[in-house]
Amino acid sequence: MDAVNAGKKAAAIRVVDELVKTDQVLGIGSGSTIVFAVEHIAERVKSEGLKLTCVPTSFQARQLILEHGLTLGDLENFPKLDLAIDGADEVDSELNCIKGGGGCLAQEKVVASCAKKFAVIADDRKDSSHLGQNWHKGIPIEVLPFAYVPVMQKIKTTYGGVPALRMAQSKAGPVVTDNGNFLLDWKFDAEKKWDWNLINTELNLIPGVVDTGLFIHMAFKAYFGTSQGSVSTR
Ligand code: ABF
Repeated sequence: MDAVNAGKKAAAIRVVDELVKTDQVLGIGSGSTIVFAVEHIAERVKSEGLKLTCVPTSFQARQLILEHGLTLGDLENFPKLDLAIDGADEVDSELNCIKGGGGCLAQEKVVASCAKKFAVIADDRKDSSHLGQNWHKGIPIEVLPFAYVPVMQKIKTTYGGVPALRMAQSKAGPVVTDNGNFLLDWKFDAEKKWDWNLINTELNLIPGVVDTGLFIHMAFKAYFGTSQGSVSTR
């Protein structure tokens, strides 16, 4: 296993050991770090007989839950969750996060908002003092497909920087989210001091924006794993 994955795995194991308990309803995030968490949840279900219901935040998360034989739930039956666990692209000193680099954000935010506690797991490259310090791909913003051009123009005019439509790796077309929408990545001036709470609110008020990858004041704890397998929390 390479150094980055060792860090992801260490953070994932620690959060599961520390926060997952029997009879919980859990939100399961998306991305590569959460895979290690689901593997460890499945091990503990098997070895300790934990009774858990897992609510997915994406098609990927749903598949992960099913592949590991965990009990699948949804927000219709479980609108209140005990805990949501998810990865992030960057976490600042106040636990504000940029998410959505992997293509999921809207369902992740809804599920996290329904949980009593939202915990973030990541390798220590994601640990930053301010947003934009280590993550240079910008803030993902999910938009209705027909509105992506006016939304990009409004963002550029109001905040500057460079908003771009995220294209599939094949360049054959735009990335389409689980919700059938497009994604913009807004590269902002990381030297500037931003009021992310305000920016997030304003971005969400632009007609055509579905949600942003800014998770402000949502996480209660972050776990950062190192390549040596140690984990720091805050
Ligand atoms: C998803 O996965 C996204 O919100 C975030 O962009 C990403 C983190 O991915 P990884 O765990 O692969 O670093 O949760």
